[in-house]
Amino acid sequence: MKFTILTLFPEIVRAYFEASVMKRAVAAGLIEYELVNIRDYAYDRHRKCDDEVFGGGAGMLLKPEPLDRALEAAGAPSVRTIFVTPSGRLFNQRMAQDFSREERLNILCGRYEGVDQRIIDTRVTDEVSIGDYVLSSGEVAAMVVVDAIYRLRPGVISGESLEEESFASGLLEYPQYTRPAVYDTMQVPDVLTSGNHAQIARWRLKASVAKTLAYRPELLSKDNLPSEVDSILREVIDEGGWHEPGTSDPGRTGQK
Ligand code: 6GU
Repeated sequence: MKFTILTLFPEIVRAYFEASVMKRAVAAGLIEYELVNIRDYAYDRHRKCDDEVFGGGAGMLLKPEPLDRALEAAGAPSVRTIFVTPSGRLFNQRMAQDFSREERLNILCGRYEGVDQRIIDTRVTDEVSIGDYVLSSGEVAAMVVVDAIYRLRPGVISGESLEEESFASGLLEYPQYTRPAVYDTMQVPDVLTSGNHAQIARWRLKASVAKTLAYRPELLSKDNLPSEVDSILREVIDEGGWHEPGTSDPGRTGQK
């Protein structure tokens, strides 16, 4: 799979592709990437890429001409082209799975107030927001989107890790522990060191349900959950719910 990132600040993006799991995926030939500096497609003397908004208002927009040429060279819109913007469709795991089936993806990073609408109309196929908050630029959002997508490609990380993580099951992930079994008087729950795999699975599912009820109750109304969830949910509520971080008291279920 090849990512083409179109940005005015390729140096922000480069470090991400050259470290850790992504670096290994690139070295293994699973992922390719190209960083396109939009400014290289601005042909006037000052290589100007932004301009004022027609109709007035604060901030600057990315001008159409450099963007149009850069996106044409990247194969847009025949190549699927994501524009990361706070006014896009809210990104989620299902969208990441859908994008991960493409062999090529372009990602356009906005700066300033956004981009000229004519570019969105003719070159962009998907407008994506990563959440209900405002970032100063699209590069960080683009890396969030790339990360969620590339790790789903075969061979990047193990299938087992993918299946167990949050959202794969529709619930938040259960708490996990490693050695030592007692740390500073705090003990790992006995069941996890018991070797009883059925009991461990049941403990984990219950902990997932309790945590989901506390932090993301809306996820519990989905119809894709394991069938035991209903009865476990009743148990969880009877027992007082999730323990908030930073306390040893049983927390309240619902909002903090
Ligand atoms: Cl995709 N871009 C920016 N600049 N801010 C955001 C965002 C994207 N998603 C949420 N906030």
